[in-house]
Amino acid sequence: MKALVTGFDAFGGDAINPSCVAVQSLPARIGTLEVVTAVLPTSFRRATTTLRALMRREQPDIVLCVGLAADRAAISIERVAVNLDDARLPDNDGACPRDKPVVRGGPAAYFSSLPVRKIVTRLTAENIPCELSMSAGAFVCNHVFYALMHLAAQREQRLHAGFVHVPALSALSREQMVRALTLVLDSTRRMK
Ligand code: PCA
Repeated sequence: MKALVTGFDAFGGDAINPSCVAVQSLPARIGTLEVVTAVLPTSFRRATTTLRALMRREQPDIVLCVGLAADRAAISIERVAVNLDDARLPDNDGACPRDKPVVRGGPAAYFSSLPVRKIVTRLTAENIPCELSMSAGAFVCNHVFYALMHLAAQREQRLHAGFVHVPALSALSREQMVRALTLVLDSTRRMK
């Protein structure tokens, strides 16, 4: 089994993006699961084309996208992606879509196909601050999450796919983030 795990590059004037730091520190294997990592550009246009190309190349069984939510203090296990782009700041290409669908004519929302409740229980048991989240926002992260679930819905084989937001490194250490993502992947691989 293979997992594709992505982080995002820095945006909004920051020098680094903790999602990228955490993803790139993941082990290459978790049990029998092979872990392939990549960085997506924080760009509405390029992030989804990059993700699609990675999925075509890697043919993963699990896709976990990870982004930064700097205003949160815990790991957010995202439950739902909405069909809305409504940027609060320009992306890395200067694009700032408002009130636009991610996919014209697409369903209003998709649910994560990760075992979200089980994940929160497991992280909590290890004292990692985490919560189920009802919104991944309406910026590039939600855009990628929605595009990912839209792709998954069109595939014939089952794909476990979802999104996790990490907080700033001042709220949670890199080691804790890596442990959290490892537990997310381990819980998901055990679903199979
Ligand atoms: N966080 C942003 C986009 C990239 C990232 O890491 C978001 O929450 O939409």
